[in-house]
Amino acid sequence: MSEKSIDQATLKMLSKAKADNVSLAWDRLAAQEPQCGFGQLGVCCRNCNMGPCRVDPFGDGPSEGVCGATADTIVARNLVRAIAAGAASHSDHGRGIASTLYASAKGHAPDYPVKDEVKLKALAKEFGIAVEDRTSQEIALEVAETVLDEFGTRKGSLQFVNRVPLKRKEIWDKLGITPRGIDREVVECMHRTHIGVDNDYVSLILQGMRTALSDGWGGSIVATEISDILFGTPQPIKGSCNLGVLQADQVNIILHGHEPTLSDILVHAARAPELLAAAKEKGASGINVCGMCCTGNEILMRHGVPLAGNFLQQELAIVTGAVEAMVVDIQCIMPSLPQVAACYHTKVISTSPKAKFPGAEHIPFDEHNAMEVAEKIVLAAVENFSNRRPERVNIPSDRMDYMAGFSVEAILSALGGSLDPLLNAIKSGAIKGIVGVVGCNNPKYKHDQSHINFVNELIKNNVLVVATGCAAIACGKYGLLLPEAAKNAGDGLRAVCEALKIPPVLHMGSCVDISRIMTVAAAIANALGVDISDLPLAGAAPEWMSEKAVSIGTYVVSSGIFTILGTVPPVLGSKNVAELLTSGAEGVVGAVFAVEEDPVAAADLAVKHIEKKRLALGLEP
Ligand code: MSK
Repeated sequence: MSEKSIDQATLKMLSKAKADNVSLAWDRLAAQEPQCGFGQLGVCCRNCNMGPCRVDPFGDGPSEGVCGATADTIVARNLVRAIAAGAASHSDHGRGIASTLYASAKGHAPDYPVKDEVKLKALAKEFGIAVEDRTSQEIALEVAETVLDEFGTRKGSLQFVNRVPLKRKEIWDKLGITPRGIDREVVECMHRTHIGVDNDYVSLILQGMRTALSDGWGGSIVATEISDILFGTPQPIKGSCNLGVLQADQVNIILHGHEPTLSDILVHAARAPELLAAAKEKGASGINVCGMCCTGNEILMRHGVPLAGNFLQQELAIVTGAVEAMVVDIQCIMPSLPQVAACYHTKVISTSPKAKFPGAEHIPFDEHNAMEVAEKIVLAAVENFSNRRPERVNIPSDRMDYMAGFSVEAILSALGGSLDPLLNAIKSGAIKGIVGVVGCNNPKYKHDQSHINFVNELIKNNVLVVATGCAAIACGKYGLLLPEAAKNAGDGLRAVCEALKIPPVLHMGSCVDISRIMTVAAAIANALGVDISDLPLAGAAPEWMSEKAVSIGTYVVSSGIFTILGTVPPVLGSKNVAELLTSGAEGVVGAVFAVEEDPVAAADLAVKHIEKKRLALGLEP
């Protein structure tokens, strides 16, 4: 069991699941083994019905599919389709939030008033929208319309690319990868990867980069910025995390998925006196709303809501036997949840028309009467409390406090209003560089181990870590999001953290909030008058598994940031594609991918890269 996770709460629930005869992701992985070698190498193609085809990477079998596609073409097409799926997911999330702002401004979504007018006006000005003598509703309407137009814009390029330094824009323009319209890039990926269209691996990967950039400098930023406008820009906030946040004597509701639209309202709904009274009538002492994955990150960043865990803990939360409702929206929700829930009393409630789950109850969320739907869901959870079977309940005691909420605005405020203290700390070497650690868990690797070992090595080497997604949750569970964690950092980073009273790992939000990291990177480059690729920065996804992570990694590299993957992507069937991504891209976009499964060796790669960049900037390595 201990080989599956480093997290005690997880290990305890793995034992309980075994005793309860419940099958989990790890069991299903074992049932899949050995996994398909062709799939692992990326050399199988199902893009037309002459196939499926597979190319033998060792040269003993066929070297081409029926249409003549080589390993290079097949691997590149598969990679580009993964990027398109990931970019589409982030961007459609962004569109959903922008549509809510539109409905709010039209007066059709009364539960969603604008919460951050300063940010609304700042965004309006960025888009050239007049703010003087206009009500916030008028500004919000034009902002929403303009942002929604970015999905199908014909004006040539996306507005947010103007945040990057001119040098970066020139590189993108020269390569023809400046993103044009968010939807357009995804559609073009699907077109180019259809049989008989784009068969050149370089050309395909350039389109993959353009599509990923339409996510990182398009859909994801839309999601972050408009969420801040509607739900408030995060500020440092404290809370606790891991499965120990579940309460034995309360109605436990877990909000899982990605969008803050329903979850933010549901946090408020659960505080309604009549629902609390209903919970007490059922014998519960209260209603405990907790988060999971990135919906969890959204409500943690804004409300300090307890966070039950990261990706591989979603089934385990149900295994505690203490969850009355797991409410899900979109992305990273295992289809197995209703099956696991059937062994306990938990209701799995799906809410998005885009994501239905056989075996779950579907309560459609509607932004036009959001509070009513949220109250209905809370009531369903409350009513389920009496179905709890006490003999099946076992909540692990493991929980840890965290400090989160580091939006760009919060970081600036911690720095006293300007980036200068951070720039000075980097110049002096107190902080050697910054690494963004993001991404998922993956049962093929020991849960949380790579995240934690990688991050610990970095902070020891005076590297400031910024984290999002399930990586940030992993950091939270091991105390790395507390200012006290600075005691394990190198002298320089420790002194900076102590002076600013911040942790050495800054939780910057959900997966779409990697856009916050990119915005900081662009701002630092602009302040120093250099390109992003000149900065002592790196990105890493130590335990990634999702297609969204493929898009993220690609837009981070395409923006000029060296990125280390801790799990092997399915590209090794093409030597040419693998070489382009891990070395050729350096001469094109000024950054490459590296793949390193050992987190300590991965940290060494990041530190060496940072030292190289520092030297090139004339700074002490
Ligand atoms: S939730 S994409 S498992 S980070 Fe954003 Fe976690 Fe990865 Fe989903």
